[in-house]
Amino acid sequence: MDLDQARTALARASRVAVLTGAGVSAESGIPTFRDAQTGHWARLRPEDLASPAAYARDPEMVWEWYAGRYRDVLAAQPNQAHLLLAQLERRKGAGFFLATQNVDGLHERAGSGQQGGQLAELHGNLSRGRDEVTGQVWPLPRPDELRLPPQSPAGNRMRPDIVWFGEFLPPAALSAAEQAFAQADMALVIGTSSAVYPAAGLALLTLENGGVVAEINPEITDLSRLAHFSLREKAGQGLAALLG
Ligand code: BV8
Repeated sequence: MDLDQARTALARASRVAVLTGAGVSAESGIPTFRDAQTGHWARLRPEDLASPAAYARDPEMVWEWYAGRYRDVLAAQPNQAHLLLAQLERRKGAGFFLATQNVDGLHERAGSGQQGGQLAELHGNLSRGRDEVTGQVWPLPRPDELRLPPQSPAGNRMRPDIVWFGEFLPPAALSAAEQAFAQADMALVIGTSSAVYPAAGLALLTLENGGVVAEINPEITDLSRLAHFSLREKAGQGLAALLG
């Protein structure tokens, strides 16, 4: 499949499912998950921070990392890729489903999930905390008012409302995403290494049900050889080419 055929398939698709990863936010200045982290986290691997064991071992350090990322994402702006996905949702309406692995909230700030389609945050959100006793989720104070570790209104310590490695994804969001990808005429997989499951398995559901899968990524990924079309482009430029 070439670019023109992919553009035609997208224009004709009534049900479109999109999966995004950190690469979509790269052009907003947010480091991808596996890039060398800037600043003093360069010596630690993200996978060693984003886990229940890391949090149990050193909650202060884990909270420092998340609070720093929370501050950075609030200072960032949605980029062309986020805005083009909101535009695609306006075109497709209820037939549009965006599942993101990102925890930066930029899709929502670009209007996704508010244009007639659905937005599912598969791995949580940096702007929320979760009461460690009750499990209740609360918006965090703004970074300049945030005291670590944050306390819930019930007076219990909160953890980041983030899905860590070894933890289950929110069941409702995951099953809605699985259904959307299984029923999609076309799936777009943008800015993700497609290395982390179950999110990385979503596009396979589209393939299994005869849908078209297109990928946008400057690098080859594990999905590239399975996709009908893989565009070696950055997210913004790739979406601009596909949406035409
Ligand atoms: C689960 C939140 C059931 C945290 C994240 C052993 C024990 C336990 C589990 C496992 C195990 N072995 C395997 C597993 C399953 C595991 C997994 O898949 N591991 C991988 C590493 C093999 N998955 C889990 O643990 C999941 N839970 O399975 O529960 C279970 C329960 C118990 C026991 C077993 C199973 C939970 C996974 C969620 C983890 N949380 N994020 C945080 O953010 O702090 S994952 C994190 O990495 C991201 O959210 C994302 O999902 C994932 C991948 O990152 P990407 O978004 O793809 O970013 P990455 O840097 O990798 O790639 C960026 C891409 O962008 C690149 O391809 C690059 O080329 C491209 N790019 C760069 N610039 C641009 C661009 N693209 C476009 N434009 C650009 N400008």
